[in-house]
Amino acid sequence: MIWFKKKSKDTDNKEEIASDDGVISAEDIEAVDVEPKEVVQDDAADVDGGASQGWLSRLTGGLAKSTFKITQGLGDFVTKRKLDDDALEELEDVLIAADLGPHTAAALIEEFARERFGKDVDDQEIKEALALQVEALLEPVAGRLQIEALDNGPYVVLVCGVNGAGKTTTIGKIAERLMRDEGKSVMVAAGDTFRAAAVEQLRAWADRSGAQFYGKDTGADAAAVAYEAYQVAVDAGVDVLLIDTAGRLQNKTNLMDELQKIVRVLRKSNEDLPHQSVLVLDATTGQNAFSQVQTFGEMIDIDGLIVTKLDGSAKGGVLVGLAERFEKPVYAIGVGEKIDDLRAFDARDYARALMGVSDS
Ligand SMILES: Nc1nc2c(ncn2[C@@H]2O[C@H](COP(=O)(O)OP(=O)(O)O)[C@@H](O)[C@H]2O)c(=O)[nH]1
Ligand SMILES: [Mg+2]
Repeated sequence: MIWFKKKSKDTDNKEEIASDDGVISAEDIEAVDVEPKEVVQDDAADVDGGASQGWLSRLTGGLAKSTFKITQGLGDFVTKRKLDDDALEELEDVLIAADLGPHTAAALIEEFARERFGKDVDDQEIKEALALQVEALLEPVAGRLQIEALDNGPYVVLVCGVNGAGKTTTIGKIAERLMRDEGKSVMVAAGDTFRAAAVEQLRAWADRSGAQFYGKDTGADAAAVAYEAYQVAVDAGVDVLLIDTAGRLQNKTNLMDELQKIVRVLRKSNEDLPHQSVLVLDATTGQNAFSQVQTFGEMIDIDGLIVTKLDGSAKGGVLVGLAERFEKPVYAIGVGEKIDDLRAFDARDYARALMGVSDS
């Protein structure tokens, strides 16, 4: 599967955040927290399934704030220092501050101590060793949203998550990728019937990506929209149906009822539906993402995660904690607002970018 793996003409964010003297200071890092960058839209001819330097520098730039917390925290280890209990405690604090979560931080430190306790270590060694450990942790969850070709109807993906997580945007990005890179026909269904403008927002993404659209007015029954969209998609011979949903977590009972009803009603047509339920999480919510996985997991079976807003988030470590705690596959990551800003999740690239280890 080739989507997300493509050359990008993005500018190198690393350079954009470096100050004149080449040293990245806290002020520079704060300055990164601006509107997402305009990116040059590539055309299909650039898809090569291989080189990913552009996106990697974008990820590195995006994770710069998270990385900075770690590299700054390792300041005391710039000169070699004996790895004793005090040093381990400091390291653990650094990882917690970088949003890996206390449990994951403790597990990583324990493993690190097993190898190096009593030895002299410096910051570079620590970063490289931890990057390897983080990579090993992330590797099992580095998944892909695999769309199967079915002969009895579309492959159905239900997309859920709290308001503002990036569901609608992500659906637009997925639709575009599936059509452009895999030649699939896609329909999107406006199951967020709660928020005014939500239906129009999805329609706009459908127009942008060229996907077919099914929706009703605000206030319509979301389960009915999903049910009817499936029927229309079957009749139209569409390959993939992506269903958007509402995310009003302030009313958990209603949301749970609504999501469960969507699933129940879809299964009247075909008991395998939905083929995938994807939870979209906003990385900038940090540790709150844990309770979102928990809460949505209590409502419906979540098959995989998509983590958005990793461009410029200071909370990139949260993905490591999620991997350790829930072991759910991460199907993709969002690194911007544009149609092209959804990427495959690569464990090694992510771990090294987060820990500030550069390839050279
Ligand atoms: N910077 C950035 N913004 C994103 C990303 N994904 C979504 N957004 C923005 O987040 C906001 C909410 O997205 P939306 O798709 O409407 O969320 P929904 O309520 O879950 O459907 C919008 O302004 C999007 O442009 C991302 O990966 N990076
Ligand atoms: Mg939405």
